[in-house]
Amino acid sequence: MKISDAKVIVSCPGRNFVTLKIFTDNGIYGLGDATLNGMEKTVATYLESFCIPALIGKDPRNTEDIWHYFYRGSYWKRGSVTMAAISAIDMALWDIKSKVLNTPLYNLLGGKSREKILVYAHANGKDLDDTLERVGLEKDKGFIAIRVQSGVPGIPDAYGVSKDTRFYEPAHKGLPQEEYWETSKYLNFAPKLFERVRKTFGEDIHLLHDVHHRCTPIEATRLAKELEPFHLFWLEDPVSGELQEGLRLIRKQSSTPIAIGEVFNSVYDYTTLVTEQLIDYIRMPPVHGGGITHLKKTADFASIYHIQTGFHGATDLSPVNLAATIHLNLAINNFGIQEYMPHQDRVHEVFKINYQFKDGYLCIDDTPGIGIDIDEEKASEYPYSMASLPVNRKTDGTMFYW
Ligand code: CS2
Ligand code: MG
Repeated sequence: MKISDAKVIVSCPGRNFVTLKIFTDNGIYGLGDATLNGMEKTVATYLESFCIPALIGKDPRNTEDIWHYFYRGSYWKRGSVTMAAISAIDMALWDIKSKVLNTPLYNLLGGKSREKILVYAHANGKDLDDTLERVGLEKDKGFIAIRVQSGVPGIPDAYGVSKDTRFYEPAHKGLPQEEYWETSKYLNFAPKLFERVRKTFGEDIHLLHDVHHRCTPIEATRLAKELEPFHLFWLEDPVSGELQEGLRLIRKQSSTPIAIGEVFNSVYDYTTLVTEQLIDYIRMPPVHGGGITHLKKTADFASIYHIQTGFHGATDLSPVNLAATIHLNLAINNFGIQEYMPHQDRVHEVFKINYQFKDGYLCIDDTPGIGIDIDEEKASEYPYSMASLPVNRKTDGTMFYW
């Protein structure tokens, strides 16, 4: 069996998605997600200019060797762009392999450890009252875990909180929008927000919160300690992912669980965090973390240290990634929770999905492979449209961290 061809499909049904389609000489094809928010064309170019020509003629069932050909075999390793391309290749090859064996992907990853996976929704409000209303709306839809983000009094833009639409999209058309941020105002507000959410909705709902790397270690420690009474499921990205040692300070002083790693792309980003048990959940998704091959190894590595998974699943990752993530989540023992926001309806005109949300959980059917298909004609009706994630400045103008 040989890879006969491959192509990259870039489509924008509301937002840009990059999909790799790998064809084989026996007529079976596989799909992989290569979407990297704001850098879609860059990944597509790497795939088209190097990866696809290098793939042709290889046996698609050799997922391990092909992964190492593109990773270990390359002089220039890691990086978000390269790893998104490798991830898409790997996902598509696992799709092919499980289609060849006529079985859903989870069966090749250890079979089912559970029948359904716990997911968390997003409640993003302009201010405290709006946020409370949105938590209520998500709860009414059946979610039992909700991530709570709110506009902060005195800060003009809160990341990911839209002023005019109800769907979630942190990227804006064109070049990056400049947003302004004041950590002291946020630190004063966040505990008040969670106090109100707990008072209104009680203890029976899991609450999550994302700091988006905006704190220094000492600020994050204050936040983690002050949020303790509200028993968060997790506090995400409290400090920059680059500053791993910073997690030691938070860990020593607070019992608030920590999730980190949506911007990571290799197990080597995790070695300090995992071996020192500085975090509780890993966030790197298949689309950015080397596909199924590498993420399974990373999850198994975390499992040895009693660390669970909570993979990134924002709507800027395509349904192909979400479905692949569900298969992995079903199979591994140390599954924790999965991020889930439904895509806009237009996305489902392009991608035909096989997963379903019910009563706080996601299930997937038994279609062989990953189970997602793409309507290429529909995809071509939504051409690429440039969009970028914002940049942040402190209110005095200083360029600020992500
Ligand atoms: C967020 C995302 O889902 C999350 O936890 O941090 O909104 C993330 O910022 C975007 O997916 C970036 O593209
Ligand atoms: Mg996040």
